[in-house]
Amino acid sequence: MRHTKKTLLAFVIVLFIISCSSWAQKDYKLWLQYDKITNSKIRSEYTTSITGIVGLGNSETSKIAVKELELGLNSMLEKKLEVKSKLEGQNTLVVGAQSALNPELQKVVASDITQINEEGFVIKSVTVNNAKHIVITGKNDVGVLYGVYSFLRRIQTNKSIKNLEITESPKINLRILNHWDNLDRTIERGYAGFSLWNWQKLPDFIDQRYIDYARANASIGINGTVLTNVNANALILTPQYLEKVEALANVFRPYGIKVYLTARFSAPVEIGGLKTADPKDTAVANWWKDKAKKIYKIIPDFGGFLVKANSEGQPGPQNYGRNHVDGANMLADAVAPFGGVIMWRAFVYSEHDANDRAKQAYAEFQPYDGKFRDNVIVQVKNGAIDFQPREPFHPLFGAMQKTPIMMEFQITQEYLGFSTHLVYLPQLFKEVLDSDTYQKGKGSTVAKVVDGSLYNAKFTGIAGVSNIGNDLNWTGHPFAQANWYGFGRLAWNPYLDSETIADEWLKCTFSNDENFIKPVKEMMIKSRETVVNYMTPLGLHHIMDTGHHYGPGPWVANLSRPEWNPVYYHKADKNGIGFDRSKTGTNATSQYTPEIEKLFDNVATCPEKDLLWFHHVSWDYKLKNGQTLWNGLSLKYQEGVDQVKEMQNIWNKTEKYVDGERFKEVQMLLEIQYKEAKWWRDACLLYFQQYSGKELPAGVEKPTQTLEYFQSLKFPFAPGN
Ligand code: GCV
Repeated sequence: MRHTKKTLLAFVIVLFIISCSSWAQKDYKLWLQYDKITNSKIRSEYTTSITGIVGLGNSETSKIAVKELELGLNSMLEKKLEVKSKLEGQNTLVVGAQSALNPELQKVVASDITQINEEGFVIKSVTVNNAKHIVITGKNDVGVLYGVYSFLRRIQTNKSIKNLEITESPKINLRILNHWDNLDRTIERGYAGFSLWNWQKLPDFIDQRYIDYARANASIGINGTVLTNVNANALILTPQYLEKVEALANVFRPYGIKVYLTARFSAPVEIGGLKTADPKDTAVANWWKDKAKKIYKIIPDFGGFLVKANSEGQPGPQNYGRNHVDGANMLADAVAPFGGVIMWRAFVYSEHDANDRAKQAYAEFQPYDGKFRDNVIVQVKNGAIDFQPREPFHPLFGAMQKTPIMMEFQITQEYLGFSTHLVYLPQLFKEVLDSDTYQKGKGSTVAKVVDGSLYNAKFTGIAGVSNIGNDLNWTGHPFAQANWYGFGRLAWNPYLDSETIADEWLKCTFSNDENFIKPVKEMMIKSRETVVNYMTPLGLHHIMDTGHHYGPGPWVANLSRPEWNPVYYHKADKNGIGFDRSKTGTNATSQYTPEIEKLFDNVATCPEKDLLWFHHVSWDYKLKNGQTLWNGLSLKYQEGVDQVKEMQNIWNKTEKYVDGERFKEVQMLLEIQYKEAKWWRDACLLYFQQYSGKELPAGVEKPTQTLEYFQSLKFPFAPGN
């Protein structure tokens, strides 16, 4: 009897462990869950239309494409599909680049192929020799791989695969993740553990994570990765590290992903033994040429360098009396013979410049338009300050007609609650991409600058500062995976709708059940405005606690550089609050085209969401809803808190659609978010109240702590700092 009880207990424990580990895997598997199709009608459409796979092509990339189809389809259809290397039978899925197809198939897809670019794909239902098939093809194997992921996504989202006639190409050339990963594996502004790159074990130990990382990126079309922090360490350019980089490049190559590195401008001095890093010095230029040659010898498809120069203490050409053009062009010449690019960042501001920080990048870079080499692209953050919950678009977008400009978004949530807050960032990304610059009249959106269509750019790019670390779920918060996914999808096509992306992601990651999708999608869509409401409503910005940027710190005023202090940004006083960037203030509005300048400059037409970004207004200023500014601001903070409560209510009803582990994780994280939203509301309102001198309006909860209490909080070990 006792024996049976013991066996039963052991059995229950084993079952528990198995189910726990499969939950854990769900977190790890991202949007590539490949769950069984439960809708019988749609499932039968799939099983009749796909009876086998025909894999044409011998490259590693082709093999990966076929393997992924097998993995995905066998799992979703619960059926083992036969893989053949020759076209026969019917209702097969034929996969291969155009050149690998047989002549009949080549003929059928010939006109579709003319509509795609080098990375594009065609998915087409065809009939050859009286037999029906679905062909996934492209000009190159990587296009086929993208086509495979797109096809699998159709199945994951339960879309029909009848009469397919799809041609798709990425609209942007460089679709890149920027890892701010240090060589000691800490990550600047990383909230999901340590760096994936295990430099100590490389090059000999290839972690399965590297392969899974490449696979996840390829599935959303990302084609480049900058492995190292922009606050760069020159050691990465030494032979000892380059062989490790080579090992990673070898893993990523078949997935269509190129490796890039950050170049520390002073590297010729630090590791090259030279006395100077002056870009006009021949020995320096030669040192970089030689370095590039050595890199390309071992990594022939090396992408190039990303450079942060003369910004926040990083060395650069200005240390030698030269300018950004001198620096960028010198590096561009070094990589040009090998087809490399230089991504030169425009994130610059100086403590020696008394100008409004928001104006400095434009002032410094715009005059250089047309002066960079052909293989230089200037990388510009989405807004003129620094990845705030909301910023108006950067005035440099569209302002340099003769210079390729690439977008830099931040996927990691430095200023948006780290990986603890659920914030769906494609809403933010889209708001920027859809903004109209008016540079060539109405409709000159930022997206058109970024995809190059506005000025016929020579090449185009978009970068996302990665939110990936070695946490089991990659991104710290299960919903932060949606931000990685969404960035990739928008990099592929900046015109995609963020709601469509949320829908896809939810279906691929959790469930196709509409009872789950509808409320949770709505929760995601609203989550960005929610965080703006409880952190920085009505155009407030950069009032996070300084250094680590965790939690509110509007009172901070003691840092050496004025623009590092939140008081610099909100300028609250007895008369009101906000930064006057109109012509009565710093005149930052003049950096926009006249249409936008006029809109932002006039307090009456300035969108209320940007009000305190551009104007200092009185506490009694009347908002459009009739509220005074003080009341309106207070109510916005309260609204943000209420919205998080609503997110909790929505999530609590999803238990039956989600595995236990992820359900619980999100539930706990939302509880933290709720607590922190209240912290933000109370701390900010108590602080600003000292200046407004007004009571909190009805409907705003009374703070439970004093301002002194909030000001006393310290976080010496906040992550990512
Ligand atoms: C990598 C902000 C961040 C820094 C970051 C910098 C940049 O200032 O706080 O951590 O440095 O932006 O983008 O270079």
